[in-house]
Amino acid sequence: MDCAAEVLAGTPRAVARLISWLEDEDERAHPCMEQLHPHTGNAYIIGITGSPGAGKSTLTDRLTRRLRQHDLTVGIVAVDPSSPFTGGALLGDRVRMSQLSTDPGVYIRSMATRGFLGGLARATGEVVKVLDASGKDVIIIETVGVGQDEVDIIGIADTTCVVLVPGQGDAIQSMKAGIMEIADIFVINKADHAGADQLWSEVCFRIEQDSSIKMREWAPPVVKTVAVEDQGVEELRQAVLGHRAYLEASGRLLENRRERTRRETLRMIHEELFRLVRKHLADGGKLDLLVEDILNRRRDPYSTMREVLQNLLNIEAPEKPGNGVTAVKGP
Ligand SMILES: Nc1nc2c(ncn2[C@@H]2O[C@H](COP(=O)(O)OP(=O)(O)OP(=O)(O)O)[C@@H](O)[C@H]2O)c(=O)[nH]1
Ligand SMILES: [Mg+2]
Repeated sequence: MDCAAEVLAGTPRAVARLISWLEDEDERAHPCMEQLHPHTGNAYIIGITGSPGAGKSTLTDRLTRRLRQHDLTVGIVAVDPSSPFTGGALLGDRVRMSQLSTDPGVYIRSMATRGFLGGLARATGEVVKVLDASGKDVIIIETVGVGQDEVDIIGIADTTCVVLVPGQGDAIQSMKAGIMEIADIFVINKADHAGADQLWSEVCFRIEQDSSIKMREWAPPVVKTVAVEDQGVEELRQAVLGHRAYLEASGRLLENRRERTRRETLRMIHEELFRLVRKHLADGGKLDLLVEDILNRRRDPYSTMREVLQNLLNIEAPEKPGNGVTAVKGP
């Protein structure tokens, strides 16, 4: 069986191999991804984000068990942009999710062990597609909510859950920094800790006050959980169901996915074009020669830019004049 057929059949080994190819930017992934595309778009994608140690993995584990009780298969992608080299998250998640790892209806993949900082969001998007095509009903992306990467990742999820914990000074701070816009659901985890009720009230107050939320039809619910005790997890599942129902009824699900597809397509074209330009300019030290000429005023950068693009597009265009296609002469 070829790669795509094996992934479609849900063979874990084939899924793992394809994901490794994607991580290594191995070109063997491309034909496979092309064949998988028509089989994607069926999974529901949940993002779980929050600060380090907030309980994201524990919540993911408990939520997954609930989903399994409802006969849904689950793919889990644990993204850890903060520690790409240690692989610590992988080990931790394996331990915390140990019960799930023997369940054939669950596939867990950690994205912490390799490089690709910057391309992390893209790689995560691709991995989600692989799991989607492999037949997983729900895909959960766990990501540490720091920096810019998280915003990209949130662009992948249909429902984004932001996990806050009591006793963290930065919770309300981070709510100012755009978290209001990205949260579809707020989770107050570690509700067994002091200050949980206060945090809950503060978050509810913020939501009420937030003008951007008032404009929208969806006000994020605030769910209290004690993940380690499996408390509030059913409420969280219900909240996700509620958000999904809203997205579907309002047409937002399709609209959000259209926007995501637009971004992905543009990014893909952009990246490939960039790669081609770099390759073209590196050939025979072209760039160095151009730079010398520009530096010594034998050329100007503006016409050089136009010339380079023209050359490149002529080389790469699928229908070059002279290849059996008659060039049309200008008037
Ligand atoms: N008391 C209490 N502890 C919790 C709760 N949820 C998780 N923990 C503990 O908090 C610690 C961190 O939990 P994780 O699930 O690994 O948190 P995480 O957000 O995935 O952590 P990173 O992936 O490292 O950012 C673990 O020791 C959990 O047992 C909770 O509701 N109450
Ligand atoms: Mg974790």
